[in-house]
Amino acid sequence: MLSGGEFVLAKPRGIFRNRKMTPTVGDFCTVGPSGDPDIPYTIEDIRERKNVLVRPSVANIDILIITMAVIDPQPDLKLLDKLLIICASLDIEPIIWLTKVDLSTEKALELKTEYSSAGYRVVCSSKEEMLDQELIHEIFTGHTVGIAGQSGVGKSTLCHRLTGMDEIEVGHISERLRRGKHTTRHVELFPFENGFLIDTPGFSSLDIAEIGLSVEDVILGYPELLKIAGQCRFQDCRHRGEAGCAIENAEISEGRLARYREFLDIMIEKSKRYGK
Ligand SMILES: Nc1nc2c(ncn2[C@@H]2O[C@H](COP(=O)(O)OP(=O)(O)O)[C@@H](O)[C@H]2O)c(=O)[nH]1
Ligand SMILES: [Mg+2]
Ligand SMILES: [Zn+2]
Repeated sequence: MLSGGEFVLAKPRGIFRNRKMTPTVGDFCTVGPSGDPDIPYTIEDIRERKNVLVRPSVANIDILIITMAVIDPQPDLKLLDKLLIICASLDIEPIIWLTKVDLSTEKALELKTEYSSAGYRVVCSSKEEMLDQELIHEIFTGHTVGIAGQSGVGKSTLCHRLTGMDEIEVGHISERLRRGKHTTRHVELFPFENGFLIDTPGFSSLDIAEIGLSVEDVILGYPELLKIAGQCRFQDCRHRGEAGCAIENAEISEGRLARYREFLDIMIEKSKRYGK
């Protein structure tokens, strides 16, 4: 999209291929005329990125909305915690967005309580209810916001409700691309509230050892544990059962603590095997 708001086609200069730098959705680029009427612009330069997410593949994200259905599909809390760790390590503000609240208000409340007491912002929605416009305005204005989460949780439904693009248009685009209706297979960018909203294909798994995180990054996704820093006997305590650990002072759910320890074990094992 040009700064004036016009959508155009552009192809990257060959130099990016040599530098192994691929233009990514969310990149700010400088373009020039290409002379080719089919693809009239050439990407000349890519501005330095604030951050890059590998999965989903997007750049310069300010806020990541991590969507999770209260049921159908069953919430994958490991995936959620991994995304929270990634956000913290990349300085992206996460917002946990619970969808399909109409299917179980009890489950919604349970998840909202667990994660808001951990220190996260949790928003609930169901497609039959109006979205809170004031909240939407506050979250989106001037920001690049990505939407991530498992397939089928309602990411595309939410994007289309937010941007006002109706389902007919979605179906139409899908048909043109010969893809199943409602199945996002690629990253989609919508200009929204003076910023951008980026819908992404869902994913079912994310391997914590394969996404460039370090052992030290794991705790960043657990603000409840960061709060007890300095209270344990050993300064470098990892809260895995060390003597004098102040874990009982941390207000962390059993599930979150178990996931933290599991991820930490995986990362420690990996660092032993391959070095840092
Ligand atoms: N009951 C209920 N179903 C929803 C809600 N939001 C989305 N869905 C349905 O969930 C299915 C998957 O939605 P979609 O937006 O394609 O999910 P995506 O794969 O995350 O993009 C569709 O059949 C939607 O109609 C909701 O709030 N409540
Ligand atoms: Mg989708
Ligand atoms: Zn400790």
